Amino acid sequence: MKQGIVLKKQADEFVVDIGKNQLIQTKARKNLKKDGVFVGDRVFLDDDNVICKIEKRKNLLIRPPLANLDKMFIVVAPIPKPDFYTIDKLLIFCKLNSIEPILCINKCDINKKECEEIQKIYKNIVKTHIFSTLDESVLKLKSKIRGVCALAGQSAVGKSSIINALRNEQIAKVDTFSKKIERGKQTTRVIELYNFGENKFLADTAGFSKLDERLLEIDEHEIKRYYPDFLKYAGGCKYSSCEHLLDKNCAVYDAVKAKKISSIRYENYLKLYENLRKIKKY
Ligand SMILES: Nc1nc2c(ncn2[C@@H]2O[C@H](COP(=O)(O)OP(=O)(O)O)[C@@H](O)[C@H]2O)c(=O)[nH]1
Ligand SMILES: [Mg+2]
Ligand SMILES: [Zn+2]
Repeated sequence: MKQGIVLKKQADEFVVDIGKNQLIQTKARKNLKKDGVFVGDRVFLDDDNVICKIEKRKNLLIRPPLANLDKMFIVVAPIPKPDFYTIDKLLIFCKLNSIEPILCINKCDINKKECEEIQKIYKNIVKTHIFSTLDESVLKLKSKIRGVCALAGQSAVGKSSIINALRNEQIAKVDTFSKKIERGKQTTRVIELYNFGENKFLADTAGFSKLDERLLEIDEHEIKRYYPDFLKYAGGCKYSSCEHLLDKNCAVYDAVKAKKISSIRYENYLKLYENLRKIKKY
């Protein structure tokens, strides 16, 4: 029996990578159709080269549909203006789903200083890389690809450009910036994994551009645990159950006021707390 990984899905057809640059276009046995076969699934092929079995998944994301995600490259840039709220939600999402996040700060050719300011916010929170897809600085990302990886982030930050630069060919369609702003449309529709060597896959996605709070599936009371920058000060709060909500007995809030914790991170924490609380009420 052959083993492989699903790179692409189109209707009921799949492209399976069975290693050594061999791709097989095939279908799945009827009994598998109920639960579905997803891009990223590690599968077995029977003697007719039909998918007959799926290995147990590490995780399964529904939007975009992707199985076994190991690493998420969260892409930001000086332009378009970073959506820090979404970045923070993605970081929590990664923790909850055993995905390793990497913050990729693109377009440093436009404004290096702004890139460094973004990097400063996330120092000690997540690994970050500053680069531009216009020069070879983007190539350092190649060595970070391991297992199933996906690019995430707002539209127009340069996700498709990264894939193209790394593969050195035009495979993922790049939209012109102005056109995208006008119509606000997503160019990347079907999810596909690109092979970058043995057990190295990278997907260009669009679905994570605004992560719905519902996908976090946690309580507002629990999110404080996912802020390593808060944890350092939380021991100083008067109450161990402190939720760090603008309280005068809160060491985290004090640290924000003393500029030891990023106010952007803190404000978005309050926003996420409130949004999660509202979801529960309805
Ligand atoms: N100046 C500059 N522009 C870039 C860079 N990377 C991508 N772009 C441009 O940003 C726009 C959006 O890129 P695209 O890859 O389609 O973004 P996506 O929506 O995240 O896939 C395009 O006009 C790219 O040419 C970069 O490093 N520097
Ligand atoms: Mg794209
Ligand atoms: Zn507190």
